[in-house]
Amino acid sequence: MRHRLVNDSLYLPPLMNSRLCSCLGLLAFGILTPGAARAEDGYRLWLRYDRIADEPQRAAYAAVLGQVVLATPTGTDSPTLAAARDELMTGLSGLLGIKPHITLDSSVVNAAFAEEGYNISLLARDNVNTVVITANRDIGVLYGAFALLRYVQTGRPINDFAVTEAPKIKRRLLNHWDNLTRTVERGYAGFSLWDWFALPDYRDPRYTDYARACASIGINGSVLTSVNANALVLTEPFLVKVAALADVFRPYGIRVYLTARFSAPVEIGGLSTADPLDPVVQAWWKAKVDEIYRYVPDFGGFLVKANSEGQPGPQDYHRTHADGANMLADALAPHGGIVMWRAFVYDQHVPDDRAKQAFNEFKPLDGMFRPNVFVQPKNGPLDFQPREPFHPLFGAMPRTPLALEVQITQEYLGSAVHLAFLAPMWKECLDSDTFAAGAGSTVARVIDGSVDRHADSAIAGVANTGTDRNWCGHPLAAANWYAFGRLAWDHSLSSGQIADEWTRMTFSNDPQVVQPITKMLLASREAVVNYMTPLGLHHIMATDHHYGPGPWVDNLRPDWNPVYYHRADAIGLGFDRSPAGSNAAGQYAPLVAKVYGDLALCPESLLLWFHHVPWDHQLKSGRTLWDELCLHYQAGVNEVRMWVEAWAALEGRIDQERFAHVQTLLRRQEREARWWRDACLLYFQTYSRRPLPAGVEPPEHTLDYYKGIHLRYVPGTPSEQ
Ligand code: BDP
Repeated sequence: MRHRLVNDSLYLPPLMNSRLCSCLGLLAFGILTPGAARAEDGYRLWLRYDRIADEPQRAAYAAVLGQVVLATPTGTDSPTLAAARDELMTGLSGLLGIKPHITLDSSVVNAAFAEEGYNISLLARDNVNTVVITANRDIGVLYGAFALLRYVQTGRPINDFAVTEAPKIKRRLLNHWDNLTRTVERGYAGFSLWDWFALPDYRDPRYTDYARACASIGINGSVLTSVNANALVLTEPFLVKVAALADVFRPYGIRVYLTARFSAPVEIGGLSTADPLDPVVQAWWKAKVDEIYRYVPDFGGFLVKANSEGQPGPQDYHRTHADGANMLADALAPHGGIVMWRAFVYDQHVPDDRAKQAFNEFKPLDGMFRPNVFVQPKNGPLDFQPREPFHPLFGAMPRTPLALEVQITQEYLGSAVHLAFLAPMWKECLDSDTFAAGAGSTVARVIDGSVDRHADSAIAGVANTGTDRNWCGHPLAAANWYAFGRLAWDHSLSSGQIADEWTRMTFSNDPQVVQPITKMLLASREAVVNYMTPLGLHHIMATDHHYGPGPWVDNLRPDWNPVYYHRADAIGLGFDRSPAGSNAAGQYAPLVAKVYGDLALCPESLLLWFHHVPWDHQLKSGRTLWDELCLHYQAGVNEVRMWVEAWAALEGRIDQERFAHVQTLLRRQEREARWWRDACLLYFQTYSRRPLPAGVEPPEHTLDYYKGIHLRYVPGTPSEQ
């Protein structure tokens, strides 16, 4: 129920309607907050609480936010409510220059909310404007507190505060690919945040800031260790350290999970086998899990990479993935823990198309997993490419809850050097219709459990965090951490809304800043696709580090070679996955299979993923494949060039430190976009034997020059760690 405020005129007008207001605000910027344009190192992420420069706006907020009530059914205090109070105190005093009066109450709780949901409303209590954050659990109050701050930070009109929200997906996890040595696989922002040697004694305050950042976007789980797991994390000396991290994270609603190395019973348990059907092995895991829960009573469970890329697994003992997952699930079930069993499996000795193998392996196992097992496919059937179709397992395993795994860290999208805002990529997957249970069975609805009525649901993002002062390396890469959390909470949010929020919170509400940055963010993923892998090309990156082009590479195991994926020849380009080829298209529901499998119907963005297309084949534009390919590469370069110019116009409008850092990176991105374009086109031209069309710049160097580039010590490369 909405209550009238004491003075309804205190509702702020929509700020977007008031250009004048914004301009005045801008003028006031330098006067009111002389420090606003001072250097910033990005440490505060989107949780910057600098004083609102627009004085009328600040005053209007201050008039209604002086009194805050945090309401849960019991009204009892807790570390989580203390965290909410602290955040509101810091946030509102920073933004508004007031010291809000914050109280706990149970008398105003009058509605049943979902587990982690909240309601924020404004009412007049004893004639005083009061904002009430109500929730069933204290964590809902904390989420509500962050939401309230977000509304103020982004200048949202105050009548928007009457909101009720609840997450659509229950488990919203970061997967850290962090090693116990503190190197991070595919990590581009320094070392692991977890200082294992200093733990458990020293609890770096940064752990709390990590937890705050996660909670502010609704992330409620953290897998601390890499999928290429080290069994030592399951030993007592490390469990003590894990427990210390769990203690820091707990008030912020974040549960800790670990990766379980399947061969741990042999490696750290002294057994001679890890066979999941062996009762001694089962007993070992049960005892190990009991031990973990003694250290971490709310431990979330295990993430497992098994029989994939050399990792041990149940197939080593001629058992199935279900046998392996169920054994761990049985050990975890009494404690309420879960298993996230990755579907990223493929084998060079299996003759079938790599893109088909996970489906072939897991689909027959549907219905054979314990209720506390999730099968976790990546968004696409291959491996975090700049563009892939959605994974065919989504919709194909109705009896198994599926967790979606996306990669926040940019392994195949220019690491922390290139700007690539990934919300549009994840939305593309989430919004894809699997047609599994009729139209509208989107991937989002498969994973939130609504298509197949699963009570539990999960989404995971491979983190891009590290010890760099700004957390994610590229000053704009934190947008991806933010976007992942926001989409995990509500997959119906648009990329535009997320980009807008993040930009306002991270930089400024000045439209002259918001507009160019959001424009750049929203165009960036497609630009990267264009200069790296347009029209459905994939996996043509250089060996190991995957940074830079390597379409010519043919000396690795067959299913790692770029030539395996692009199949360029004198006739054309692309992998034939139609019914005439590997028929990977046939793994989708019939309607989808028909579209993907038919050259005439297949979306051009995925053309070369599903078809081997003749160089002279005419595309929708009327141009040939070859000409279109060249123009896509050029379009990618052109786009990045525009950002370099757009960014230059921001000088003086944002702090010099982040301005200069991004400027340097964008210039490098433009140079490397040209590198990608020239290397790929020169190489493909050896097959197409056609000239570059008008509008495409001639390459700067020869193909041999590009082939001769060998980068060393690219961060995050497993073979060099
Ligand atoms: C690939 C990475 C590799 C990971 C693997 C995985 O190159 O470092 O171990 O995925 O997801 O993308 O297991």
